[in-house]
Amino acid sequence: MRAIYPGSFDPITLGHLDIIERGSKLFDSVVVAVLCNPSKKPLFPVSQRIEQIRICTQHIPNIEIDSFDGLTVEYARLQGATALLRGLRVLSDFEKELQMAHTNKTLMDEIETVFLATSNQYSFLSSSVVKEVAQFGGAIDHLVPENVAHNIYQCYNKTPP
Ligand code: COD
Repeated sequence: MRAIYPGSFDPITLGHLDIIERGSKLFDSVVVAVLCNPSKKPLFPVSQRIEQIRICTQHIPNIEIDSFDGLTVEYARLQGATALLRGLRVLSDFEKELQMAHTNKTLMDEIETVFLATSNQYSFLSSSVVKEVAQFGGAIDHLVPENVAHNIYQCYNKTPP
């Protein structure tokens, strides 16, 4: 069974990586798919986000990394995937994710959304939190892969604390 793990990944965090590692044990293959969203102003361009993900997932044999635009379910169909992998942290995620899952189900009934609960130590972690901490010179090496921390500090012109 093939799954898509879609997201913004701006940038990938250890929370995302944990979902990718656990998801890769459940599915034959997982495509980590970065959304190209022209209406959002990301910190990193899509090409750099893909490279960041590539570097920190080298130990996972059955994943692919790609970008997409348009509807996620349409992309999943083109990829021959039958599942969308998503992570759940707190209650507010649940509301947003459930709405998305129902919408996607109405768009393409044959594609199921599979949720993995966050690992305890990453339940507070988001890309936005990481960016905020780094912007003010705080430590982020326990929140993102090493290569990503390096990119973020560089982007904000900060040296690691
Ligand atoms: N622990 C566990 N899971 C986590 C963590 C963590 N610490 N951090 C993030 N996650 C999960 C999120 O809950 C999410 O499931 C996934 O990882 C990706 O997160 P993000 O924030 O990088 O990406 P999102 O949620 O912004 O991605 C949204 C999509 C790109 C999937 C969505 O906007 C989309 O499908 N857009 C395409 C248009 C479309 O098809 N629309 C119809 C559906 S409504």
